[in-house]
Amino acid sequence: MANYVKISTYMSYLLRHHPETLELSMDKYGYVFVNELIEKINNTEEWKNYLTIEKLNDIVETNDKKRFAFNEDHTKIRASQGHSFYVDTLKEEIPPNILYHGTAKRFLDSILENGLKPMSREYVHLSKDTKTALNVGIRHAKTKENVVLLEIDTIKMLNDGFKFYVSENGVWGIKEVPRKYIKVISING
Ligand code: HQG
Repeated sequence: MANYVKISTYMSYLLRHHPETLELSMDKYGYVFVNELIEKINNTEEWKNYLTIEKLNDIVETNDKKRFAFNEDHTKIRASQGHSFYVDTLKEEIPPNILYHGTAKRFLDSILENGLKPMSREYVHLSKDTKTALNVGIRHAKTKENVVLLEIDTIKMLNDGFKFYVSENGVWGIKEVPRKYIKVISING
């Protein structure tokens, strides 16, 4: 299988954070035209004539987290989640009873003081299992030993009127998690 990590990272950068760098026109759901994306990426120095529709299909299909998705007729493509600006991608839904958040131990004091905040993204990201949360946390912590897992009491939050959202690829999002709904658990918890 071809290694698409680098092109996927670039596509995430464009579709989640900076579509303006290639002057991509994006609709309110975060979609850009497939033809336009291919053409503009192919006009960059680094990816000159690299991308084809076949490769793009392959990138979308083989991506480990299903980060990208086409619209129904495959004329448009978007990032499923992770944006740093508002786009209408997530659906409001009832979450499982518990969701998890993996983060670095060094953030814990601040999180327990201020709650979980979306920081540079639109939503705080939550995972449905501890394994996924651990992988998310390791991105900030380098090693497993430096990761801390947080358990989020979604039932209590729902009762208190908080809204949960889910992306096409199963990532949960919420605007914030105040500290009273957060329980610190161990890595193996
Ligand atoms: C932390 C990846 C101090 C928060 C993953 C996190 C995910 C606070 C960091 C997606 C805080 C933000 C998102 C507070 C939150 N004080 N630190 N009050 N509140 N934080 O990368 O959840 O591979 O923006 O704990 O799989 O780590 O890109 O969020 O550590 O789904 O597709 O601030 O990114 O997906 O970091 O990861 P991020 P995240 P992709």
